[in-house]
Amino acid sequence: MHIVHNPLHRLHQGRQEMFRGRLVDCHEVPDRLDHVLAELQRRPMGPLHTPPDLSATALRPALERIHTPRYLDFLATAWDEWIALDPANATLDALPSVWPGRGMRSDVLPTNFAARLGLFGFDAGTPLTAGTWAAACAGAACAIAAARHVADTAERSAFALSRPPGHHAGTDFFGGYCFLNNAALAARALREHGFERVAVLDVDYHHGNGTQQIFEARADVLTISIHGDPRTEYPFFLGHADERGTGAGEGFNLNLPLPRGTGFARWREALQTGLDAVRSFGAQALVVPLGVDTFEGDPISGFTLKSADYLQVGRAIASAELPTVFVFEGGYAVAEVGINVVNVLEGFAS
Ligand code: Q9C
Ligand code: ZN
Repeated sequence: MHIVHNPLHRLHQGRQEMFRGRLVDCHEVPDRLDHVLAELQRRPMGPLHTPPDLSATALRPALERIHTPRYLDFLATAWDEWIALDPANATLDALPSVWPGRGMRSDVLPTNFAARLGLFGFDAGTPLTAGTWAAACAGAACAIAAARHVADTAERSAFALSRPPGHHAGTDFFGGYCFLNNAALAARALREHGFERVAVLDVDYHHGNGTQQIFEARADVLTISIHGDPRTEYPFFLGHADERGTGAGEGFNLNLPLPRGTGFARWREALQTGLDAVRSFGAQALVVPLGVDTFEGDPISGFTLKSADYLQVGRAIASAELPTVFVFEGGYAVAEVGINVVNVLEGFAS
């Protein structure tokens, strides 16, 4: 397997996120990725690569195929604007605290920075830091490079090992620790490199709301997500079973919500339902937003998968027999995240 690693991921290092009225330490920490790297040293799945150009400038045209210019412009300058407000802000992260509620306008861009932060961000748990933009751009470059490798070479699988994660980010919003939708960028790159029908099979604990929003009106990208029921689980406001896509995309989104407490036997059935949909769609390539926050020990999630189960997850995904791009997403049991991710890759390769 071709592994594309984001060497700049540590530039994104949030301090705190808002949770139940207080600021708590971030769950989405750099050590998560380094545990995956360490496990890949113990159990090599393939050589590690880094794209030659990780810059925002090089990436901009690709980003604009998924995200809006005004959102990208905001992310690119947000940190400078934040510290321009007050030099003391350099020791803090930017978190939104005001949002356009129902009946209010999102089309007029406020000049006030806090207002724009809330316009583009949908929660107060996703700190924007000094290195967020550089890390997110480099990560997006990794996801695109992974997709291009699968499209352009005989090697039919790749893994974008990057953070911050991406599947909660939409065309013009960040949230859920995500800024640029790496999986969507990979799917788009596959579409542009010879694959007419691409499926995204999101196995992270949380609904892939950003990916669904990005592709909801399209028939060429089937989006599937297996996740905690949004009635009780983050991101709460999307991910229900009756969301089937819109307009030309009707029938090309599949949500498989499961109750908190779900174990592997039932989760595995949902995975098979997803894989059956991938097959009936006639997908020519697959993107797997790979979150392992379905793990029993995850501190913020509610399924009970065990480490050994991830070998079976990988094997099941391989049964689709498709060119496949894995993209690292969630998983917050830091000590086990490497074992669980590499178990998926090993099961897939076996
Ligand atoms: N105290 C991903 O897994 N915060 N994002 C939930 C927990 C948001 C997760 C509150 C969780 C986002 C990529
Ligand atoms: Zn998640």
